[in-house]
Amino acid sequence: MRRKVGRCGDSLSHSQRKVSVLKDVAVEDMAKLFRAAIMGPPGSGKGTISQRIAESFGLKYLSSGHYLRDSIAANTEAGMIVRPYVDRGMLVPDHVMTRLMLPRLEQLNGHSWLLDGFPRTVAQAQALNSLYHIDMVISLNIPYATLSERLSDRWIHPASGRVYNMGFNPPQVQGKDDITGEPLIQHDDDKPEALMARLRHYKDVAKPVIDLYKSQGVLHSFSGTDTDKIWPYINSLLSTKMQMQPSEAHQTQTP
Ligand code: G5P
Ligand code: MG
Repeated sequence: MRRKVGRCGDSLSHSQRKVSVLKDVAVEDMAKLFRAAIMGPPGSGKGTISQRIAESFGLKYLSSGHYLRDSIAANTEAGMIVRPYVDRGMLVPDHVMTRLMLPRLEQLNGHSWLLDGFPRTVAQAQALNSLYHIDMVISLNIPYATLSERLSDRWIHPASGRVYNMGFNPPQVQGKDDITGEPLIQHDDDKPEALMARLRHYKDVAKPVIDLYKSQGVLHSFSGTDTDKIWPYINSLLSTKMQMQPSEAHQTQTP
């Protein structure tokens, strides 16, 4: 799902939006929708694992980072507001993020979804919780040295958001996207200064969000240095949870 928005605000007030979302609750329960989020520091593999989850389980996938970068690339009003933060590896303010992301979730009513990179702060998590029940939060714990190595090797196809790593999943032709053959680029926020800032901020900001989801019994943490080794565990967990009724899935505790 990669759409542009023309502006940062939205036409519905918070209470109107809440009513509209509540109207969908009955439909959602009947359809046994599944709502999940994936958290982890920059380069931890959120995007890579999200793509695998979306492909394997048919969830709609919404990445806050892709969305912000699309908005920046398209020079929308939202893009102009968020650009200074993203370019410096700083978090976009909560009120901007929630006003951008929540209306996009409303467009996914009736679908199961997976969020990558949102929520990132307690304020964002509380805003999300006020509208949706989250069935599962996946938290990735990856050592710093691994993160640093990965990101300096990362290349992107800007039009699609496809991610390559020169060691882990290189393109078939160096410097070119596998599907379109168009040139790959490196993000400004993967360059050393922005990267350091992103890693430094992550830990402090993420801890209370992780604690919140842990207290709700929906947090599942995975540690390691290889996405390919972590993936089978996530795949197996999701296979189990997605076969359960939503009410059962809510009650399952983190192992
Ligand atoms: P993003 O876009 O959410 P980050 O910084 O959280 O960005 P990023 O960089 O997108 O995270 P990732 O998605 O966790 O990383 O990881 P990935 O892209 O899948 O993998 C990283 C690289 O490693 C890739 O090249 C991949 O191929 C490779 N790789 C994966 N697994 C392995 C492996 O096992 N081995 C090897 N060798 N390589 C591997 O956010 C960007 C900015 O947007 C703003 C902020 O400014 C943020 O900095 N933003 C928000 N601000 C406020 N609130 C929010 N909710 C925001 N969301 C975004
Ligand atoms: Mg990502």
